[in-house]
This record gives sequence, C-alpha cells and structure tokens, in this order.
Amino acid sequence: MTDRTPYAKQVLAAQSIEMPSWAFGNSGTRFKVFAQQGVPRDPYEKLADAAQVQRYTGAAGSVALHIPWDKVEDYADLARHAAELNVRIGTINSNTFQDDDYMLGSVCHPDAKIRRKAVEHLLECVDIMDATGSTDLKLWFADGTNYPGQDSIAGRQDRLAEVLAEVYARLGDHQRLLLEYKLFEPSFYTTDVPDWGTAYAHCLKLGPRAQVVIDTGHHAPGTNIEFIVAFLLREGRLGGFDFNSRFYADDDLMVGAADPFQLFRIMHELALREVILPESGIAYMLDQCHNIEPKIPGQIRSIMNVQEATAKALLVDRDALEAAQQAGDVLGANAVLMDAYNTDVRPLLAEVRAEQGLDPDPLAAYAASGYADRIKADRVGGSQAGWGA
Ligand code: PSV
Ligand code: MN
Ligand code: MN
Repeated sequence: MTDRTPYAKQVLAAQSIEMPSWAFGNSGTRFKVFAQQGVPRDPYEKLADAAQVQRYTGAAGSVALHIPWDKVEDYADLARHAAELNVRIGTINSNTFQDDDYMLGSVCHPDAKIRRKAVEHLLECVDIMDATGSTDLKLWFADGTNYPGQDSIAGRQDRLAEVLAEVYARLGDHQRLLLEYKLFEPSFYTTDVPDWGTAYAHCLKLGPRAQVVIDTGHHAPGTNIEFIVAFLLREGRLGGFDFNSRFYADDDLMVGAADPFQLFRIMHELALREVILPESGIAYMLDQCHNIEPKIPGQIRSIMNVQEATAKALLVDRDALEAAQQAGDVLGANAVLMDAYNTDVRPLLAEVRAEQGLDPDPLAAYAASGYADRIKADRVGGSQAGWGA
C-alpha cells in the first residue's frame, strides 16, 4: 500500500478556496437580519476581513465580488487594495434580480428593453473583470415563471441564448463565462436555468470558455451531485463550485456542515482527476452567509471543512480502489473509500499548516488575535451583505 500522505500534504499546501465578499456583511432570512457588530462598511473592509481568513488558513487566496453589492468608484484601486492584503479578486458575480424592473425576469424578460438593461449590467461586469484582472464571470439568473401560461417556455430559452451569446462575445480570450443553475426560487413554476443539463446545453452552444457552475445547494434532495461533477469534468465543462450546505433548499449554510460525506464524495471525483489545485482552472468558491454565527470564524471553519474533505479524498488508495473495481469486489472497493473517509485528517492538516508557518489551529489563532474586538470598536453601522435587504 502506497503512503499517500506526502502527496496529500503537497496538494493541501497549495489548495485555495475563494471567499464570497457577501459572507462578511450582515445577512439573514426574509424574516429577520440580525445585525452583528463590527461588520464591514464597504467592499474595502470586506476584503480586510477576508484577508484574516487567508492569514490564518493560508488556503483562501481570493475573494469573489457581487455587483452592485460591491460597487466602488475605482475597481483597479480595489484590486490593488486586495493585493496589499495578500488576497486577489476572483469571480465577478452579476446581479439581475434585485431591481423592480426584473419582476418578470431579466435576460428572459418578454420586454426587449428590460433584457437590454440586464445585458448592459452583464457587460459592465466584464468591464470590472478587465479592471480587476478577474478571469471569471459568474451568471446566475433568477428568471422563471410562477404560473402555467405566464410566458413561453421555449421563447424564454431563445432570449436567454441570445443574451448569453452577446456576453460571451465580449469576453477576452483569457476570460470565462460560468453559468450557474438552480432548481427553483424565486420562481416556482418554471426556472429558466433549472439544472446542469440546461446550463451545459447553453454552454456547448457558446464555446469552450462557457462552463457550468455547481452550487451544492441548488439541487433536489437525493440528487447525486458527484455524478454531475464526474460527468461535467469528463466533458471539460466543469467551471467551478459554489460550496455551501443545504438542509432544505438554498440554505447557504457552512459547507460540510449538513453532509460532510457528500462533500468527501465530491472531492473524491475531483481528486481522481487531479483537479484540486488552482491551475486546473476550476473556480472553487464558497457561496454562504453567516446569519447567526460570527462571520470571519464562519469562513475559517468552512475553509477547514473543505480542507478536511479534500485531505480524505487525497488519501483514497487509488491502486487498491482500482484493483477492487476491476475484480468486481463491491465491498472491497467501498471499504477503500470508507477507510479514507474515516481517517482523522486533522493532525495531517495541522502539520501542513505548521510547515507553512501557520498556527495549526486557525480558529484559536484568530480568536487570540484580538481582530474581532478591534473591528467592533472601529466600525459603526456595518452594511448588509445584499441578501435579506
Ligand atoms: C443564488 O441562489 C446564488 O446561489 C447565486 O450564486 C447568487 O449570485 C448567490 O446565490 C448570492 O448569494
Ligand atoms: Mn450560488
Ligand atoms: Mn444559492
């Protein structure tokens, strides 16, 4: 049996997960936003908080922006600020769901004027990518209908295809369009991009730089997400992840909290193809809010959860797995996976951190730093993440 520990450590030391800027602002449900003390007042302060997560984990090197939640005067300046803090601006997430104009949809809206407005926003997002050096445009559309007969299902697909083609044509050669799907909500009868198949079909028509994003919270209960991962990887169309946990639907709770075994199974498919590291081009991102828990520790915990699932996936004895699969040894193959899953990888990760000059316990190190008290004292009147406004 080969010792996979050195390989696992090498990969873990280079792993990087993107944080969502919106994780650091106040957030909640449609019932209540519980404001926390010391939350950022602007995108600059969101980046400062994100930099704390990077500082204590060493595995969170970039921050996704959401436009217009993170609107600033000068995006190049924001990117410089990020670099000074030792983080980078990652995915640019568009928002075509919070204007009154979008009641009947955005890019699929029956009125061409509204579609135009949505396209202009998406093109502005590409301008922001140019200014920040970001390579990925992430599109999620709240478009859909609530009632049978409300609009033409096929007509809406035509409008969507037209808009996507215009945006894709605007991208530079080094930039990608990442299309996210979601089963339902805010629309409940039809959703215009409800599943990976729809996203994949649109991406195929657009070209190789259009790829699918899997938000782990956006599926029906019981959906085998690792199958989707394996399929899209094989087709070269897996663009990235929005990691989070769902107990019910689009909960946006901490990744690895509801079902760490599912996260392991997903990471196993990725480890098999050796696409864990940033060079793979897969954008690994958290898409979460911390409504009742403190935000910076919530992000640190989430990064650690991804690291633990990754470590277990990297420890899977691939030779033994393949041999058992070839031999038709069902129980043996399953046991190989379970052995890795049941390994306590926390000591291994503590070693990886120590070797990078980090504290082996990121949560304790952050708590001891006094940063939380400082921001509580310094910042008054923090801002909303965007959700629940
Ligand atoms: C929609 O539910 C979504 O997952 C999309 O990625 C949005 O942009 C994001 O949430 C905002 O949290
Ligand atoms: Mn998402
Ligand atoms: Mn979501």
